[in-house]
Amino acid sequence: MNSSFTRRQLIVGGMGLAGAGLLAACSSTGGGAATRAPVSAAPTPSLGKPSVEATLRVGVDQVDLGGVTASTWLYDGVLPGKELRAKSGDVLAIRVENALPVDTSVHWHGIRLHNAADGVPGLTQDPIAAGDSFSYTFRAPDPGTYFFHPHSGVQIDRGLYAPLIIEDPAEPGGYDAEWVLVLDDWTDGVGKSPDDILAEFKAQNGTVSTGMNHDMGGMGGMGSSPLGDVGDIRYPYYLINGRIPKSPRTLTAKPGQKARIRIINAAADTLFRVALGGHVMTVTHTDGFPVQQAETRALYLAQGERVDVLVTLGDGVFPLVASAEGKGGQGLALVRTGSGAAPSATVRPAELDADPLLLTALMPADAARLPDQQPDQVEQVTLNGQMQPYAWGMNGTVFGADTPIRTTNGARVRLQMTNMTMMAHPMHIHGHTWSLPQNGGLRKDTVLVLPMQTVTADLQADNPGKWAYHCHNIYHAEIGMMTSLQY
Ligand SMILES: [Cu+2]
Repeated sequence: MNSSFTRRQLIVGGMGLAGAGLLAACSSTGGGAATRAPVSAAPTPSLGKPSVEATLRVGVDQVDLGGVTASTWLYDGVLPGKELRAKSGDVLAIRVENALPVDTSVHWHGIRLHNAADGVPGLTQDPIAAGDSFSYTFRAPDPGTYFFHPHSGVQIDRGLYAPLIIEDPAEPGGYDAEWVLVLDDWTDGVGKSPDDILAEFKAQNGTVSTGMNHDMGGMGGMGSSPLGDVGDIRYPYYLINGRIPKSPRTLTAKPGQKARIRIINAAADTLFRVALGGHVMTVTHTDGFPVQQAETRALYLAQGERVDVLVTLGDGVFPLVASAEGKGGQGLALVRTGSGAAPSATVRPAELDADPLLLTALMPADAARLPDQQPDQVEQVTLNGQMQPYAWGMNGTVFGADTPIRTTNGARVRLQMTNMTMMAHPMHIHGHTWSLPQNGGLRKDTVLVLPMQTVTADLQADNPGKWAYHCHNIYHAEIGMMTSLQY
């Protein structure tokens, strides 16, 4: 029943963290930043009348994962939370009612919004206390596939996430169906709670617990990944749109139709390898922004990343598989255009092993490029840490003890991220979308930095505020792998 930590060699590089002493500096746990000083939020610009208004109730609830019931925390009692949808340029006004027993917050992942609505307790707002409410009002300037989740403790590893789709009024369309798929790794209410896992990581001193994945029939052991280490936790289940593989969601269309599939990785600790059996996918967007279209039969999707693909559908029933990279186990959805028996929960389409695409290998569509500009400022950023003792940080320290990166409005800022660890880290910037010069200016807000790799990411400082910059493995971020960009 339990989640388990994976066995892993202790790797301590020269830039590794000292561990326990530094961890003590990291104050935010569980419900959030109770020990922090009150935040003076940035001013809210006048935005005019909202086009989209909604209330989001954050509560303790039960969810049916498809024959398995879990007690967990949900948005409006459903998993994933209800999709929010607007057009680019729209103003959204979302009232959040916190019915949890602890603080929460909502971060609108990938949206280039004004700072006061970014939803990071301790940085942009005070936490939303149990029983309180808070209203987020912001403009969503860029079309694309986004999502929202708490920025409080490890709450994203419960059921608190939902799609946020910003439509493009100039969208050429050219597809018959549009599907949104949210991938997740699941333990809450069926295995250890995320807070227990975090506590175990903090106390970890070399002991490793064991467990099993239900969908692998208890066969232990972790597969290896060509990407290196990509996750610390083996989960009881992996979900697509809130369902375990034995009871998958079915997406229906007609043979020969074109489907646009928006895929969001909302997992806390799992990088997925995604394929649709019997199909080639044409990648059209990543992290909201258009790319030079690329065909692939499989792709990697790290925590916090999004991808949009087009597929021309065959005739029959096909497995859409999100395989938990390096872990064993998978999420499953079915695409049905005709008759035929559904594949088994453990089906593994051959496409999964067909040279999966890293989204950081894409090139941008011309319209997505930032204007050419040399950097005004170059910042070296190191990613540090290891499993034992469990410690993750940036620039040799942890969030709370960190020195924010400072710049000025109007500057082009270059971040050179060097991963000094043996694990891949999906690094995420708030309030901006990076331009990756080594890929012709590919736009992304979440970039997977492989072990011992350096990735250069530029941004245009045109949205002043205090912006979180962190690993989107939520356990890494919560232990301290986070800093901020401030101007
Ligand atoms: Cu990380």
